[in-house]
Amino acid sequence: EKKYAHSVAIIGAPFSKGQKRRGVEHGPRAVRDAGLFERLSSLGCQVYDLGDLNFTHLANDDTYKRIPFPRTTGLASKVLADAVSGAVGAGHTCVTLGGDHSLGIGSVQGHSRQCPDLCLIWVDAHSDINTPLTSPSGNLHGQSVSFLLKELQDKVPAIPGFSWVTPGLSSSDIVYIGLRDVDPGEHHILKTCGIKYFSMREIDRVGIQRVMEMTFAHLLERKQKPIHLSFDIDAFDPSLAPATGTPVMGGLTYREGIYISEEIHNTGLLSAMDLVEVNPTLGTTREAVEATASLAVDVIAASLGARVIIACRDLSKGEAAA
Ligand code: 6HN
Ligand code: MN
Ligand code: MN
Ligand code: MN
Repeated sequence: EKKYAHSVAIIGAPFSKGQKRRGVEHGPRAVRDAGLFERLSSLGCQVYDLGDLNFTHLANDDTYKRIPFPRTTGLASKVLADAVSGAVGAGHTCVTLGGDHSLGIGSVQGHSRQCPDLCLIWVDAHSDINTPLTSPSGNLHGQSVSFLLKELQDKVPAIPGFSWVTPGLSSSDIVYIGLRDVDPGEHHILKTCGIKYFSMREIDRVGIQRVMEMTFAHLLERKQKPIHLSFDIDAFDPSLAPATGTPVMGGLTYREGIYISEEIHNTGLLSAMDLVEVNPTLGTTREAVEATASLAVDVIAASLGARVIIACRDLSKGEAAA
């Protein structure tokens, strides 16, 4: 019989070379320090913290076509892919703590080795779908999705470090939520591939509840599929998640972000998730860093079944008359 609500594996991925700023490699420690293990245990999850992965920082990893650290980043994602595949294969719901969002390549690849029919929900201010040719920054954390989509492969040149990647996702298997900073080349890709996305403007217009209904209608109507949730903490408004590398005004409220996770949990189909881009060196105060890390814990806990309980005063007992 089932003793625990979920069996959860936590994988720390202290990696920052998918972009040029250091500090995001301390994300896993900050999120653990904010009480992740205890929160998930108190939910009734059986939690296995597998510790941090060891990433090799390759010497002579020269910039390739304006991309910094391509071989080091490709190798890190490969190491993560093996770990995620192992954890999902062992029957765990896998939680990857980033690190920067280039890790999404490895996490989704490893997950799809076990679940080839998975679908992807990418919660982010950014669409991270630049190709190495459209990227204005060169940074791989803004290109992850382009490496994963079958339809884009003739547009993604061979990059050293990434020859092991076998893109298996179709454009119809991904939905974005929270977008508000999309580069022109990315917008062109979203439109030409017909990718479903809900920007902050759509959330303003129809509300997060309708957005989640439409997300699941799009991804799951024809077939129930395992869900991969890739959650970039910068999807939240910078007032809630200040300690991150590429904050953008006008983001998700606390309840909107948590509601996304609650609804994904309610499907019963969450199979693996990433929580990325928490950079504890970027908060201006200790409180700012702790707020960001504790928000990350709330997102992960909600994805695994945590509920906000409203304690109501019992109005029948006297004080109502006052
Ligand atoms: N992230 N679109 C910008 C770029 O450099 O391609 C920003 C990417 C941000 C990536 O937040 O994971
Ligand atoms: Mn991202
Ligand atoms: Mn982002
Ligand atoms: Mn559950």
